[in-house]
Amino acid sequence: MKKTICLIMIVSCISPVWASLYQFTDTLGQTASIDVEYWTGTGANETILVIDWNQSGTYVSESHAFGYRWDGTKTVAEMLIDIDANGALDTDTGYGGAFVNNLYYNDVDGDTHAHNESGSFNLGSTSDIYAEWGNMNSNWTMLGEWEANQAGIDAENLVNGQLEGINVMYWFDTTQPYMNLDVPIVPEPATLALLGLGALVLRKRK
Ligand SMILES: [Ca+2]
Ligand SMILES: [Ca+2]
Ligand SMILES: [Ca+2]
Repeated sequence: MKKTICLIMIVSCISPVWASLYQFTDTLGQTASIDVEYWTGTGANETILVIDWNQSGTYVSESHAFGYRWDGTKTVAEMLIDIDANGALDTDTGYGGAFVNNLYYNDVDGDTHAHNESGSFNLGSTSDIYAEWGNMNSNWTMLGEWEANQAGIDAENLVNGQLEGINVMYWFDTTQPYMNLDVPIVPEPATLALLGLGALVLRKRK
């Protein structure tokens, strides 16, 4: 009984740090712990939007994930409008809402996220939570292992269990390097370390 109480105390002490951690299941049935900023919507379908501003230097984090649930049919544009209305992410779109001009996010770690080259974002989706984002290939259908969004965001439908990615790139400033999209998956070693810590305390209490 003492052991159980001790373990519960450890878990309750640790959980606030991982409050936004969500076990997401992709279309392939794989799961991963994703650090989600906030959830929007209700429904049987679920996707995670990952936005990578590719910022470095004094920034704490360059990418952030936003959870979205819905029923029926929803486009990427409708999702962005809903997530914007529901929290700190702010969107600026053009061409009648078909393209992303800019995305703004002041997050709890103190960072202020925006793109300094408005309109230069790559969009894609994937059924594989571990897919690698990459350069656009010659037929413009893929960004590495991700499927490139070739229509406007108001024409691209969400799919249950897929990840949606929006990645900062540079269209006009060709001196900028290619930049990857980083999904904020919390690595397994962190989980193992926490479990190890719990076991250590249990042993000491024995
Ligand atoms: Ca990145
Ligand atoms: Ca950040
Ligand atoms: Ca907002």
